[in-house]
Amino acid sequence: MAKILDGKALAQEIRDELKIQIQNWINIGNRAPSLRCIIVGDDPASHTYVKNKIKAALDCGIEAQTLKYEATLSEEELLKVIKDLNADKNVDGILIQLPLPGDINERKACNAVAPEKDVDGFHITNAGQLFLDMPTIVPATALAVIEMLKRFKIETHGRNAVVVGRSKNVGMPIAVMLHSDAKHENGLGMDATVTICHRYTPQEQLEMYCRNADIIITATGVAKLIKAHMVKPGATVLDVGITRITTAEGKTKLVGDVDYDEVIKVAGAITPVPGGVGPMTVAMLMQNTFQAAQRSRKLQ
Ligand code: NAD
Ligand code: L34
Repeated sequence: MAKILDGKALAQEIRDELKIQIQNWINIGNRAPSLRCIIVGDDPASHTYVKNKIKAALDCGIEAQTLKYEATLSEEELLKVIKDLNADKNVDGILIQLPLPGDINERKACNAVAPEKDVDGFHITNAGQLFLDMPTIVPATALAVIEMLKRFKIETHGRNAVVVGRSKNVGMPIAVMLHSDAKHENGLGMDATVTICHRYTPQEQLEMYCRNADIIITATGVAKLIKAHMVKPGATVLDVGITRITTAEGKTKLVGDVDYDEVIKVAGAITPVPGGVGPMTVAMLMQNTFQAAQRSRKLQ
C-alpha cells in the first residue's frame, strides 16, 4: 500500500510556520500583510475556495477581505477595481478567483494586476520570469506540488516525470519547474525528465508514458483517468484534479483524476482528494502573500 501524502496536515504545518514568521514581522513594526480576493458571480466551488483562503489568511495573521461582485460586472468595472487595489498602499496581494463568468477576458484581468501584488503568479511578467528560471511569484497550485515533493523528500533529480494536463495556470508551471535546472537562479528547478500529456495524447500513449514515470502529476479534472495498470509499482502520484460527483445517495463528493482505491495498491506514495494538493494550494497562497508584503516593504 502506498504512503498517503497528507496535504492537509502539511498545509497546517506550513501555516503554523507562517503564523510565527508573520507575528515576528509585525512585532518589529510592520503592518500585517494584506490580501484582497475578488470573486465575480455565484459559482459555489469558487466561493468555497475563496472562503478557505480568507480563513487561512486570518488564521496566520494576514489581513484579508473578499470583494464580491454580481456576474453582471463588466470588464471595465473589474479593471477599475483592480486599478484601485494596485494603487492602495495597504494592499500587498490581489487575487482574482477564476473562472470569471460572462465575457470578461481573464488574460486581460490577470495582466491588469500589478505584478508585485500578483500573488497568483498569473501576470505575464511573473509567468515569463518562471519560464526563464528567474525569481518570481509562482502560481500557488504549482508551488504546492513542488513543495510537497520537497517536504515529502521525493527524489526528482534525473527521474522521469509525467504531467497530465497542460493548462497555463496549473499543468505548465508544474512542468516548467519539474524539468528546470536546480542550479539556476530561482532555485525552483527539479531536474526531472518531463513528459507533458494532454487531451489529444492517445490513450495508449498516455498509459505508456505514465507507466514509465517515477512521478505522475495529474491535473485534468477527468475523474478516474489514471488507473492502477498505468502506474509503475512504487511511483509517486500527485493528484491535482478535483471533480464534484453526486453519489447514489444523492450526496456531493470530491474525487481526483486518480482511481484512488486501486492506485493506492500499486503506487509508492499518493495524495488523497480531498486533503491533498487543495489545502497546500491555500497554504502556498499565504506564503506568496507574505513574501509580496516583505518585498514591498523592502522597496519603501
Ligand atoms: P483546464 O480545464 O484548464 O485544463 C485541463 C487539462 O487537462 C487540459 O490541458 C487538457 O488538455 C487536459 N485533459 C483533459 N482531458 C484529458 C484526458 N482525457 N487525458 C489527458 N489530458 C486531458 O483545468 P485546470 O485549471 O488545469 O485544472 C485541472 C484540474 O485541477 C481541475 O479538476 C481543477 O478543478 C483542478 N484544480 C485543482 C487545484 C488544487 O489546488 N487542487 C487547483 C487548480 C485546479
Ligand atoms: N485565481 N483561481 C485563482 N487562483 C487559484 O489558485 C485558483 N484555484 C483553482 C480555481 N480557481 C483559482 C484554487 O485556489 C482551484 N483552487 C482550489 C483552492 C482550494 C481548494 C481546491 C482548489 C481546496 O481547499 N480543496 C479542498 C476541498 C475544498 C472543498 O471542500 O471543496 C481539498 O481538500 O482538496
